[in-house]
Amino acid sequence: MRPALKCAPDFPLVKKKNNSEKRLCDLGSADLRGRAGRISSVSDCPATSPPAARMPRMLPGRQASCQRLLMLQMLLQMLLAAAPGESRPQSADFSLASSWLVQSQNGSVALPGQVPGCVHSALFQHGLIQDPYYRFNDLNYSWVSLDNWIYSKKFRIPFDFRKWQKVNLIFEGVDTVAEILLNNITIGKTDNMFHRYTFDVTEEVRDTNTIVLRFQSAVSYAAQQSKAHTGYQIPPECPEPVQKGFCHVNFIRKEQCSFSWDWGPSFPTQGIWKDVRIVAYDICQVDYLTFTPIYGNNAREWNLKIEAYFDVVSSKPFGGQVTVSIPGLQTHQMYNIELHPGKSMIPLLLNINKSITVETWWPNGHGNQTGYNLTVHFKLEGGYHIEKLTKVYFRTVELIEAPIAGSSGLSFYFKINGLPIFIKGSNWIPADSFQDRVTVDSLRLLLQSAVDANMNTLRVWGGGVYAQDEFYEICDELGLMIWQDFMFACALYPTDQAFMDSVRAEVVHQIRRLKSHPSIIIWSGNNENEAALADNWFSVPSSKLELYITDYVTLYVKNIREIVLAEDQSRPFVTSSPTNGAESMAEGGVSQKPYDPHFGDVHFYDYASDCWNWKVFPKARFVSEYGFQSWPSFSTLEKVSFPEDWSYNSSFSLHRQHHRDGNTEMLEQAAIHFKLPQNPDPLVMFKDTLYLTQVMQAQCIKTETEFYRRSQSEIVDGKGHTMGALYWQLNDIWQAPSWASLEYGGKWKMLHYFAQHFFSPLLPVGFEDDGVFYIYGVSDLHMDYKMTLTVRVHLWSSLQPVCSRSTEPLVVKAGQAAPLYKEPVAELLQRCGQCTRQSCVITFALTAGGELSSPTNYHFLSSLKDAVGLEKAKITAKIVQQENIYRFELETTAVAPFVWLDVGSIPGRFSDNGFLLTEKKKTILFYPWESTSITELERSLRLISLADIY
Ligand code: BMA
Repeated sequence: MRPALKCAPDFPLVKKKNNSEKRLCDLGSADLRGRAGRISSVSDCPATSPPAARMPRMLPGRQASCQRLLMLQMLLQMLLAAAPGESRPQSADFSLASSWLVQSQNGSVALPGQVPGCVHSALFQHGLIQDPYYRFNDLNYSWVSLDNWIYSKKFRIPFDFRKWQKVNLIFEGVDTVAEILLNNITIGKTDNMFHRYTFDVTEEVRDTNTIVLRFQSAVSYAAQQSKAHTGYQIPPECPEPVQKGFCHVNFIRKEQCSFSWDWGPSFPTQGIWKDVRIVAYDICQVDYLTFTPIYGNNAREWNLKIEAYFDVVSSKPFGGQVTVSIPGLQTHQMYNIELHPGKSMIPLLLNINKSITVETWWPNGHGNQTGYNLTVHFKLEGGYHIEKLTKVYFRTVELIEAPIAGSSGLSFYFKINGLPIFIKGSNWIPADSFQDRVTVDSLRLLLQSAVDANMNTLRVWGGGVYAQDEFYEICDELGLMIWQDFMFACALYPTDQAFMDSVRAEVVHQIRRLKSHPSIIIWSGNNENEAALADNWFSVPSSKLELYITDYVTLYVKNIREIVLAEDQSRPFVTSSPTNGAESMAEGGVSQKPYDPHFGDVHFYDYASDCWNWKVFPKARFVSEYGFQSWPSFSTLEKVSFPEDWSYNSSFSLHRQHHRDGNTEMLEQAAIHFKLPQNPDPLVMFKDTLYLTQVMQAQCIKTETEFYRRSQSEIVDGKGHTMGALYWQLNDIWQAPSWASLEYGGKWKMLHYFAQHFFSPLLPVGFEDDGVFYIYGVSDLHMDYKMTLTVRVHLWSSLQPVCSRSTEPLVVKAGQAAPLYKEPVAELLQRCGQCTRQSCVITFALTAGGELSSPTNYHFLSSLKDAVGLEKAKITAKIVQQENIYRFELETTAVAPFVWLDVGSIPGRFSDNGFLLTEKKKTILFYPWESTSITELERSLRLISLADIY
């Protein structure tokens, strides 16, 4: 066996603070820096002072919680000094999150690499590779994923580990297949990036240690596993060629889209992607602590179920007391407990003081996200103390699957705190191929953008990763509900013993890690695998179908579902998305028709039909995916390309498109209603085409979403009662054409600005049926409002409306969608004297006295390629600074559709964009995400509207 680590002269030199140099393999404990993890116990706080220097990377909230914890610790130590022998620290730990040595298998490449991190990031940070996202680098760097890398580190333990009964080495996340050696002894193996691995290293640990992780390429491991599965194949073997990816990803418990997807590159990373810690303890340690609110309808009281999962190392049972307090609810309770050797779970039920009103947690748009600080204090025999601090939230969630009058099948909608809520939002994919680049700040930016577009829900899609703790913490805080898939997507999966054991461990871990978050409202077994079977996507011979169905049922029904039911009774579970829910279960787990609009959720994609025609959309109970592609903006593409690439048919443009015929499809859909760009300047032509794809996408998804929202309260031809619309997809993994509304880096596409309107809590929706123009009032509000509906008609050629009509006050009903207005188009055109379908456009809005009003919506009476009177508007912008915000005062010479303000790479977003401008003047705000200036904004501003591209 090769020596695990020797300090040979070719090891990289690392500069230390005092400017002395050390070889990387020689770094000792003084070089080990703790990393800010989740602050739930005193031991999570680094132990040197002063605080500012101690926690340079912590957020203010975290610093505060650490300071509170450290004060508590000091208090505890003072008590200890006062009564020696009565209280003892029960554990000690330190993190190995710092610089490691990363080497290729044959040692030809060796460099320092951060943990958490991956090989690609290390190589990039040290200049050994270019930006992996640049041009065709995903192909150029496939060698990185094909090598077998070695991570190693020499470290000292900064406390006397011999004083503790047990020493564990805990990996929060290893990516993915590795053999782990401590001091030359193999202590374990990993093969699942979603599992937390804990190794007992009490026997192997020394004062000075060498840890080595020998990785196997995920690509070769997956191929090997597939080959070893000799009985029958598990399709799909490989992704479509257009995705330029690797094969057999379904054989490895790793981010499924890391082998490529129809919107993403293939970067099967290797590395340690989460924290690594040495944890030493006496008698016991808390592995998980979970909190589940339970509302007793009869007694009308809240209880909090607390589950403490212990690893008990004491050889004898021992007792203790637990005190739980929620000061904000004047609730304190003490319990006597007894712990037994081995793994055990202590359940506690905390009755919330009935004389205090509990403020519930509400989704965005429906109320506050109140949470309460809670402390749990374990006082154990022998004077040991464990204290945990957290925030708890109170809310209930129900998935209602019940008969509906006038419609066969079952409803499928969510009630939060007893209130039916229309689910509106999008689907979340991994924010980067390299998870170490996903920072808390970048998460916050994306999630805040979801909230700013009036979303209340995101679906964490099953082809990515279970998101990091901070993701769910931010969702709790912002009121974003989460539909949480388990990580299986668009494939069939093996069910041999080793695979199933690994999945079971993963599922238990993830549920215990995540179940205390109020944001998560449902668990779902997988993405589209029931549909893949029912519709035989992979053309498996019918003689084998039963075999695959049995595998499916084993994995999702008999295992994952069973585990969820045992671990978390507080939220619903569906086996797949899409699924028929209860009906799929009644049919044995796999329904004949998982896309049945009378049951469960559906996914719907149709790129060829005219997306302005709402009749093509399914009037389903819940639509958890639907979408159209578009290109990101030029400023985003520019960062990863060069001039040769800047045309729609360049090899770069083809390379970045991973969805077969996607580029053509976008233009064909756009051509249904728009003239395609014609500018003779190739660069302008390219930019105009990018713009038009965004116009097409925004308008398509607007029409589709408005159809789903207006279908919430009606049954037509036995279909309807639609209670959810989650479009595909929120964010991007890299700079490429995709279904996303947010570009890589967070810039808003036109669709995201449209979402702000089509998800508005109060929305008038216009559409035509059989020559009659209708307006529905859609409301997510909790009260009925008397409102006036104003309908205006504009000539494309004039900034003065040709006619305007306001209704008598109408009642817009709380939580409903109902018709408010109806007029045959022929009559409307006649009423507005000079109009034809081609020369006029309708706008409409709801207003009530005071502040309440809806966005102004519009309805096109013809394709815009046939519009008569549309002029090339000259739009000027005067930019004025107003504290941290910039006002763009616009003035136009003509009516202009799809007005687009673009300030290139200046990070930030506008208050509105892509709008129909019918007034001479309009003010738009720009909210910068980093400091900028008027000069910078003026220099970067590009302002166009539809007629400019002709
Ligand atoms: C659905 C998703 C993804 C995919 C998207 C667009 O199938 O679940 O797998 O990226 O459609 O094709």
